[in-house]
Amino acid sequence: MCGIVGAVAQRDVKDILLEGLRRLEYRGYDSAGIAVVDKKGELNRIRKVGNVAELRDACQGQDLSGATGIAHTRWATHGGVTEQNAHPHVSEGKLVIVHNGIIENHAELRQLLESKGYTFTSDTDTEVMLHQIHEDLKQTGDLLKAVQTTVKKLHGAYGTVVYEVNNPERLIVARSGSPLVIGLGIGENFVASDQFSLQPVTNRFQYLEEGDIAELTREQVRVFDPTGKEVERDQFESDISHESDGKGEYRHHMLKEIHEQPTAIRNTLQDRILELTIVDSVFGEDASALLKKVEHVQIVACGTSYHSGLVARYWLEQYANVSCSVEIASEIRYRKSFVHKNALFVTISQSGETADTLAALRLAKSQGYMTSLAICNVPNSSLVRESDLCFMTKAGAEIGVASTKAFTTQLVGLLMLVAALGQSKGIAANVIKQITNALHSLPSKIEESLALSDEIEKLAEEFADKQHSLFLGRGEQYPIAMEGALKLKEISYIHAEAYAAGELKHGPLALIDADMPIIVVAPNNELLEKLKSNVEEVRARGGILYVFADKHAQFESDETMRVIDVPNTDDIIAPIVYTIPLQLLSYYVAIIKGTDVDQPRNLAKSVTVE
Ligand code: F1P
Repeated sequence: MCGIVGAVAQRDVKDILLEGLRRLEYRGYDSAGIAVVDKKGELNRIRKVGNVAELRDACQGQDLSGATGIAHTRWATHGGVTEQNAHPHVSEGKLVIVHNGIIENHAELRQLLESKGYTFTSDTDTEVMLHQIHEDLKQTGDLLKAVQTTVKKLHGAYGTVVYEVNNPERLIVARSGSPLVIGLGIGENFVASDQFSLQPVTNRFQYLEEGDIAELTREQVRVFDPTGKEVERDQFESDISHESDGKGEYRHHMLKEIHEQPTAIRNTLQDRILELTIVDSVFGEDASALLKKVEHVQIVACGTSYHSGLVARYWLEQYANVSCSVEIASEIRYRKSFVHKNALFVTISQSGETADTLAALRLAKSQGYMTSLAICNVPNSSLVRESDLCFMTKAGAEIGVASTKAFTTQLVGLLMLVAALGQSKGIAANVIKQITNALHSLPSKIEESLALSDEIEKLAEEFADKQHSLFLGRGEQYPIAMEGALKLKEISYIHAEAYAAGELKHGPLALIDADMPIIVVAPNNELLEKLKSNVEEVRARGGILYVFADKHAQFESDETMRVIDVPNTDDIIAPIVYTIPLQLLSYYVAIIKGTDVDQPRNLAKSVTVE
């Protein structure tokens, strides 16, 4: 979603801002803009509908020199995708702003501001916030005080950076519900939506907490809490190399990330499993004592991360003998839900900034859960900082909007949670051994699955003219079918639905015809015979099947059924292994359809608004 970069320096900041925006592209956006104040005090602003490269082209030959500036990628919420609605916005030539989030009471504030003579040039809630700050600046005479006054009048979420054209050596930054990180330099300071954006200029960072307002000058950063008291926020050094954002030999980030899975999983496992046990501290220092008391696990997440939670429910109940419920964050946060005794509240998120998941965690804290655990890929993200325990997935930066390596490493983390809970509850040592052995074998099994690439690339041609598709699975492969369907719709725009295979005759059988490919996930497990009956039900009605199966499952290819041999694995890790061919299928179908694989239309990587 929207991305922010800001800089106050002694050197020209245009290229830093444009590169920062480029590195935020993965979040998803529809327009971009930049505003810099030059040495003469003139404000130069350029905005463009389209991508950052188009903004960069538009900046060519323009005088955008200047040591203070802000830039933005916008993902439209209020107001269409137009240049007028793109950020930065300017109030009467004096104040400049960029903003992420949604101001819910924008309509009433807009009316008041219009009655005071402010003219609006866009349909955005951001411009409302800007004029309100301007109004409060007139009353208070100081931009920091003005922002402190304005935020008290706002309902909603914001990460924002604002500065005065006639005093450009000071950026005021405010955060509530939308992430912002400060990048600390020598004689220069920066702010951005995430640290990845600033990695070319600094590796020292400071996260703002909810409600913080900060003042950035070249020489210092001062942070104030919501009461206006000056506070210290922790600084840390990042060890992530800024080179890690390239596509290397791959055509898309998504394909690179699919192929990175064996390494990502090795990194996730490293030093965390011994031969027969899970290292106690992987979930945090106090984890083992807390896990011993857990009687129920409540998992909450969105999108792909939600699917990993659904798999974990099967695992937790089967292998750790712990009851588990899984819910979409945007649902649980708006209903009265039951809190089990000694319940562990688990959030799963690649970004750690998903607004609904974060809100659900904050709600859970007031509801009497015993403790909270975040399974997350981004260190220092809001979810990690606000949870009692955490498990970092160590997948490395994931740039493609459609999540791949983050998902499989989440599953690894969840399987380790199953083993850790099982261990603390004294379940049979051979089950723990089965899990740890299976995890050890996982990277090489994934490598074997990746070898199916060429076969799947050819198969994808058969999907090019299809409008709809159905994914079937049973047991813990049902959520994998759901994830396969989600991948296909996200990046190829083919309508895809997933069903538990046993549900077919309760409705979806009516859809079956030769134009509706049916993708079946069929490992050689105890549900195989049941699944085979479901496959026959489809065949009898003229459906064309694509069966991803263990070769021992004895499916035969013929004119109505294509069988793709997936490596034979231990049942426990089969959901992770079967994910790979489905990722490849959606990727190659998207290539044939010519869609924007890494940034599919209308989607955002980090969903920081609800
Ligand atoms: C959840 C999610 C992703 C999806 C897309 C939009 O994000 O649904 O699974 O791929 O990027 O957001 P997160 O909470 O896992 O960061």
